[in-house]
Amino acid sequence: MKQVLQRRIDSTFAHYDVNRNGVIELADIYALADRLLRAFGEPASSERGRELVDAHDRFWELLVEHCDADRDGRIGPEEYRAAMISTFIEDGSFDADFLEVVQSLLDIADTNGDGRVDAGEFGVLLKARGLSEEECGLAFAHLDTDGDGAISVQEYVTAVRDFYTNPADNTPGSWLYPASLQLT
Ligand SMILES: [Ca+2]
Ligand SMILES: [Ca+2]
Ligand SMILES: [Ca+2]
Repeated sequence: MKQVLQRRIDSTFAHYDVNRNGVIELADIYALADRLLRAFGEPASSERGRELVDAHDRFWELLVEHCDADRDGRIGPEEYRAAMISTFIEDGSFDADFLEVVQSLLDIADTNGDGRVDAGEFGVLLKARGLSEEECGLAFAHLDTDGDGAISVQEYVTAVRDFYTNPADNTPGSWLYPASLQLT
């Protein structure tokens, strides 16, 4: 069980280390924002684009606050692993700032602005993350736990917690970063 969770933590580290230099830095987080802007066809200068970049700035601040123990602006795998275990596995409470970051992510994903992130909209986000078309459909079905056809902030953050704490297959969390995206 520990091994599954450890691999998941290491896999998200690899996902965040976009330039693959072995540490997570602000440049990596901006690269993630850029990938999403391109996926949603949104220029960085638009209102929605600026919101997305702001959300990534806040995400970076959260990462620094929780993970960057020596405050050098670089988060190494050991720092990341220790922080993830203490935040999700041992502590289990969510920072209000984290909820805000997820809210901004879902706001951006809601491209038609109807206040709901439906399967098509969520699929764009997952495809940017590297999921295949088929995986996007399966992931949506698992993550929409109340079956209302949309992903809510609550569903998303519950899945994040599940991802880091529950090693079982085919749980909502396991579909945030399915096996195909994980390090082997
Ligand atoms: Ca990096
Ligand atoms: Ca929508
Ligand atoms: Ca739902």
